[in-house]
Amino acid sequence: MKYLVTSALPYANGRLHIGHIAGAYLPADIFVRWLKLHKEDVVYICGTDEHGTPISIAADKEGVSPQELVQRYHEAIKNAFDAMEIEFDNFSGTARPGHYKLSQEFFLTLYNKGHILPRKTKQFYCETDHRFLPDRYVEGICPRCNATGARGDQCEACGQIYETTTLIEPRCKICGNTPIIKETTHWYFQLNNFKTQLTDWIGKKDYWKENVRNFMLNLLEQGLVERPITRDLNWGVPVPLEDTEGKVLYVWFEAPIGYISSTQEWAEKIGNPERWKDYWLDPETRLIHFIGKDNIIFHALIWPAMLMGQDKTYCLPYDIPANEFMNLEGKKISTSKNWAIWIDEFVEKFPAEYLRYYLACIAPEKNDSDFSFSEFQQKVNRELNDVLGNLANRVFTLINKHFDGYIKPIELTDNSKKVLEEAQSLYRQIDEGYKNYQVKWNAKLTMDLARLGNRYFDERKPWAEIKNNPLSVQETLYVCLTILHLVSVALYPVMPKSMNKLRKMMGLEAVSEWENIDLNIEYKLEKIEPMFFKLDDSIIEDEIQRLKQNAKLNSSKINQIPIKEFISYDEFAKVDIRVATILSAQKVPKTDKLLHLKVDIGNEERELIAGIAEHYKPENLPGKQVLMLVNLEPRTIRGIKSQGMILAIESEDNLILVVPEKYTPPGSVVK
Ligand code: B3M
Ligand code: ZN
Repeated sequence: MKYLVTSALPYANGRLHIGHIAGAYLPADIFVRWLKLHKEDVVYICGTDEHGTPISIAADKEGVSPQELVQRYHEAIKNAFDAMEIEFDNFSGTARPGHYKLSQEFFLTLYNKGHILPRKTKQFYCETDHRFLPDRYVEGICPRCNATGARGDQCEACGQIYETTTLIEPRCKICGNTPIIKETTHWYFQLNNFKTQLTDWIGKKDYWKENVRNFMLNLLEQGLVERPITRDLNWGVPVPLEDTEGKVLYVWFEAPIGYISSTQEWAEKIGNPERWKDYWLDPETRLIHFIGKDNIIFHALIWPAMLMGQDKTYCLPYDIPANEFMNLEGKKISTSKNWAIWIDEFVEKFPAEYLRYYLACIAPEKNDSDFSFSEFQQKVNRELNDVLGNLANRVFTLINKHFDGYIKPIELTDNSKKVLEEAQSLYRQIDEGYKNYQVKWNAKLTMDLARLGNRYFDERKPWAEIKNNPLSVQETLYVCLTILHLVSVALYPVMPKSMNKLRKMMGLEAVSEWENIDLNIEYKLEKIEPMFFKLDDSIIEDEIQRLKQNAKLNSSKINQIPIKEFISYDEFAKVDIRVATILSAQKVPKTDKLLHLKVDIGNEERELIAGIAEHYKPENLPGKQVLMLVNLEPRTIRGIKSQGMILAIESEDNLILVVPEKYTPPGSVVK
């Protein structure tokens, strides 16, 4: 059986946090490690998702090109995965020529078969920013579930996708204005052409997780509508048709193709360019997509239809074990509010495998879960240290003290045999658990296995028996070593390095298979050291304070700025603020922050210097309307006479221009 395992391609627009790892990456890595212990033929594929509005908005915000942004975050994300021991066979990126070529082939195959049709369509257009507003460039109220913060392409609250113009109370995410609706042409994927095939295919997936299967059956019941799969954007895979300048493939159309292009890149890297076909073009391949629940619709509906419509016979997703979300200290993880635990910072302070273990214990497999620092400390101190570390330490200490580090097999009493049968039964349940992605349950069972060893050790009292009955102590220690041996395999998919450290101390080779441990192994201990260390309350308290501090800093920089002293109405009445239309904008030479603007304020044109170059590109400003203080004493800045000041909001590390809600004649007075 061949396995092709993928994890959702993380957007290359930010750092990795614990929610990412818990949802689509750790569960996949654990599953792949377990498959490899069973010597299965498995390839684990991923890469960064480098197009779409998440990227272009982040690039705009940072004032860099999308290429520079995705390169930087591809590296940062890959380093974070390496630190967390997430071991892909290949980690690619979608802004690569091979991906462009394959995505355009996918599109043209569907287009030539009539599965993609052009439509004159109405899209949101911002007159202030002179641009269409696809996906995350517009936000409003979800037409399906009324959640606020719904995006132009999908609602994060209910996971539904809809025609962008059905968004309620839409607002441009750049300037906040209400957009107009403008006609444009886009290409629509005729999903309904695949309704029968999709229904048959889903019908056979009775082993899928409930949340995924029900979501899909519900969608099929609602009826399949055509979906726009192109966008008015400059950054992305160009639409491979005539006269489609400024139009790219919708990121969710091309991103899943990234699973294939990354596999093709992997095949090239291993020196066997055709090898990718052994997996993707074999209908028997078990293609398993690990994702978060907000990605179900794309992976279980649109992507399979795209594959079904190809000339080549691609394997279809065998399973899509979508996970729920993970919260942090009782609140939703929010990158914008900095309410997150960033992987690159975490691994500076704590062993990555402590985090792997705790995230396994709270895996959001069926419900949203919650990361709490105090529970993290409990799991590390009370389980890793006090159960597993303690068992190893007690057993190894007695073996070194009374048996010179060497324990041979011995005839077992019935009671010992019973304990080992119970241990083997737990070990078999854990094996079965990994097969069904039950990482959370397995973490518990593995700790139960170690607890069984501790209970048996305590009942047998080897420290007391050693004087009169060394053989019984040898039996006790032998049974405990066997239990530790079982634990080293059972917990290996979650904590590979720690388990190999345990194995080394037991004189065993590194874990390489899901062993059937027989009872005639002789154990010769090597150098013994503590398996784990405990986390002090002070360290945990520091982390909780730091988390709150960062979030507070982020959200209340504003509140820390004292309100200025009161002024009289007469004083305020002297201020003259008008609407100004920007006529031209260019960078002030040798400066990073300054733009030289020419503006129209109705009865005259003015020139002024504005410190907004880090937040606005000069080419995007002409035509934009702003508010301007026009009776400010003129000042000469960098040799330019600056006659006024435009108003901008300082928010987080951003500057946002204050703009009239809709077009207003320049020179209009602000009251
Ligand atoms: N880039 C991740 C997300 O929605 C998205 C996954 C693509 S998998 C093809 O957060
Ligand atoms: Zn919704």
